[in-house]
Amino acid sequence: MESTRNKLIQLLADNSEQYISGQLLSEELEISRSAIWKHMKELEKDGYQIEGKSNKGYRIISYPDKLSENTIRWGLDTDWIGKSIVHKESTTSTQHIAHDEARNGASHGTIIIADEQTNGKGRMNRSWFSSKGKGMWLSMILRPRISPQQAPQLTLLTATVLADVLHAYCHVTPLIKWPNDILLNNKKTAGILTEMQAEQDIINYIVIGIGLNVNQSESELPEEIRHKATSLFIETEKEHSIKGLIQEILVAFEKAYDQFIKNGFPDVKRKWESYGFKIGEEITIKTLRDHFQATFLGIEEDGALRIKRMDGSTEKLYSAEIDWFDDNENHAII
Ligand code: BT5
Repeated sequence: MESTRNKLIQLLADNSEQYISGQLLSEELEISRSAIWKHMKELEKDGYQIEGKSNKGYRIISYPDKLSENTIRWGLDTDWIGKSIVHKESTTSTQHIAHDEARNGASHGTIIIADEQTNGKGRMNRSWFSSKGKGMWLSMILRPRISPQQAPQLTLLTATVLADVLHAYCHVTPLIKWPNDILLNNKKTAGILTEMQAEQDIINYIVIGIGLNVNQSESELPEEIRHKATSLFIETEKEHSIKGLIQEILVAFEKAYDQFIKNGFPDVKRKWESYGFKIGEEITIKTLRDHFQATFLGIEEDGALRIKRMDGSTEKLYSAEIDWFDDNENHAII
């Protein structure tokens, strides 16, 4: 049943410029014309707008905003990303599914998307709140031919893509808090989790997970993160289409990724630094041995933090705790 319905949507989508006759649909799907008519009524109940004309047939006019493989694919103008989409209404974590799919050979550019995650993952075993229908909970499977050492560059690239899309599409002013949090008004609206399966010099696959808070009101954010988290709805006082955001992000990601593969990291680094939170400002850094003030200069090719000590010497940092907000609370462990 489900696959007949998907085929029907696909046929309508492929012919959206013209009408497709009931006769042709019934031949293609090998079901009766009255069964076609019943399917159309079901689609309309789900929010698809379908025009039926007695002598011409059917034509799809618009898709519902709710997420499904079909609605995401409809109007997605990409060459390789999102050609294969797995959508779940509810799942533990899209990262789990992505790893399973990747191990089973899923292609470069496969997308996993969920309306809700019951066990969303942050970095280092932290959790990510992913309430139903309120945000974009997405994982992408990539099979880049770059060295495993370059993988952090893809996380930084993803952050710049998110910042670009939020700026252009939602008219907000995002900043990227090193390495990968997207802030609006100093509060986190998106996070990125990159996981990799690699051998010594070869990446088998990378899964990039993006969590983006879209339509939560303040009271819909869990109390424990309310003081440091936000959503596009809170910042713009407008609801945004999650489907639309997914499509914008996929299109922008594909473009940025292709450019990165062609031209390397310098453009990404420049863009990242143009969004970098506290670049050029003083931050408090704690390492295992040390506790000091330094100026945040930018990022290195390998994703490390570049800082200038008070004595003028510059340094690369991989492992430290940073007091970004000078409140001793919002520490990012590198
Ligand atoms: C991240 O980790 O920011 C990476 C988040 C990645 C989530 C996506 S959703 C799709 C895919 N599937 C998954 O299971 N995960 C990925 P990290 O930098 O460790 O930040 C985690 C911290 O952010 C938590 O400890 C909370 O303090 C805070 N946090 C949790 N949920 C949040 C939310 N919805 N909005 C803002 N902050 C949140």
